[in-house]
Amino acid sequence: MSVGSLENWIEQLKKCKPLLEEEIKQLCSMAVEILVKDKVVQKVSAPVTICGDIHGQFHDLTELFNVGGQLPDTNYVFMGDYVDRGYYSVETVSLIIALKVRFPKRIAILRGNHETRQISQVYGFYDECLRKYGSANVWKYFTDVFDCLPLTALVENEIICMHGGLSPSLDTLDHIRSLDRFQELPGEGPMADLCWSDPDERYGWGISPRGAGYTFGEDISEAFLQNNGLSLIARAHQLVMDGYYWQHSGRVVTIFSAPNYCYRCGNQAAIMQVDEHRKRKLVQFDAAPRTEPQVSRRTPDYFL
Ligand SMILES: [Mn+2]
Repeated sequence: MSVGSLENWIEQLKKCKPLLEEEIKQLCSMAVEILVKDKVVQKVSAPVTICGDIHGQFHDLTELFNVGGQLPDTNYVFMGDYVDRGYYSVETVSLIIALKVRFPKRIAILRGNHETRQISQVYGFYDECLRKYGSANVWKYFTDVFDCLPLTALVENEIICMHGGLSPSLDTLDHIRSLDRFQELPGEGPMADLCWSDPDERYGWGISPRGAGYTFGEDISEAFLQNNGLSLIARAHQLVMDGYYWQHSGRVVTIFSAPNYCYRCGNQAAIMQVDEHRKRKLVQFDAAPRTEPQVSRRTPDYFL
């Protein structure tokens, strides 16, 4: 596989044209080889731009790159949830994986709670793979890649990034490092918590209304950051109307990068730029103009 053909694939994907099944197979096997070398706590240097949920909204991902800068000029951390909900999960996750394979040092891609067989089978990605390829093969290739995604990124030993949040079983970064992540995301336990938990205004740990992960209060965030010499938890996983939302006295920021989520929520999206001096800047953006009919098929059940 030459860099030239990989670049051709990226050019094609940028036009929202899916690759062939055989090409996806090849791309995914290259991605696995690269991702197994990433760490559970993947170290990242500034400058870097941190992004939240994308959920198959391909044209808005293009807008994100227009606003935030193209790879490899801009470094990125994506905090998961590439698939499900939107109409272009295949093109979205193909492009993100292809960029990871092409520029492995320039982009970190974390696992979200949707990068699992169990969830992506129900919320759109599986059906989209069937519709676009006529079989579940590409879904299988992609979900094998999902098993290798790192769970957290650590920016300049200051900012810990994960899709969901903290876990009562994980007090230190070394606890996180000790996880064996190469498996389907379990329904409970520390791996699940990192991908499912949410910050809460109540103190302590709480039962999550999602049925997986926990809620955690400001006291929990403060203790985790202090114990590990960190200053910020950056996470995604929740729709926030401005695209970002500060909680826990500035210790936790939620970043959501799918504008007008599900093509109907009316929210802005945001990304967080961390410059070479570690200065943080939140940049908002709106949904890309609809240049083509995006609701041509019947409304899938999961929008109802
Ligand atoms: Mn999520």
